[in-house]
Amino acid sequence: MNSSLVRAYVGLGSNLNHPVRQIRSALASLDSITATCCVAYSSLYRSKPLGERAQPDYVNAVAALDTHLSAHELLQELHFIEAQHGRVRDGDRWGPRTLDLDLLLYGDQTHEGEALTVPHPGLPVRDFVLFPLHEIAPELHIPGAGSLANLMASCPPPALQAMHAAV
Ligand code: A4P
Ligand code: MG
Repeated sequence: MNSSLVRAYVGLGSNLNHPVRQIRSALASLDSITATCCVAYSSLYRSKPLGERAQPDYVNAVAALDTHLSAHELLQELHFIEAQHGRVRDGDRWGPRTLDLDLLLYGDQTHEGEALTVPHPGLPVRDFVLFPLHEIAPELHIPGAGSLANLMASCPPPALQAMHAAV
């Protein structure tokens, strides 16, 4: 636990078992994490699955949190919320899931490890992260990757569909 408050960003994704409901419910859960409050969240976006696997389209969103938790403590809370939403972690990487919560950014911290890498390595190249992030934090600078605006400009045309407000 930190005495100072850190702004963190979380990416939400779901493509199983009523994805819109999963994302809305997860947003409410993020706001109830200890020593943390949810300060903003994006609209929901429908996106084509990234990767080779045939699987349903995803619903994605991004939330901004202010937290006193350390990055590892926060990730633990995210795993707990995933489990509450029926996420089965069976080693099937990039497989379909009821809920995936990625810690995209933790302040301006950079850290590389198996259990936690921030910024999340997919952040700079994923339209379903960049566009919702821009909606809530247009001026954001990504440590090691530059401004969000520049990343969006170099991203291929987005294959995203804005759906509706999160709540
Ligand atoms: N881990 C390390 N750093 C982080 C971080 N910053 N945030 C570790 C979250 N977890 C992090 O994650 C695998 C391991 O990464 C965990 O042990 C965690 O401690 P996981 O959630 O068990 O597995 P995963 O999600 O299948 O793998 P990965 O590599 O995290 O995949 P991604 O990057 O989450 O991508 N297509 C669309 N359209 N929308 C999506 O949301 N998501 C994915 C998964 C693939 N295709 C998608 C989407
Ligand atoms: Mg993940």
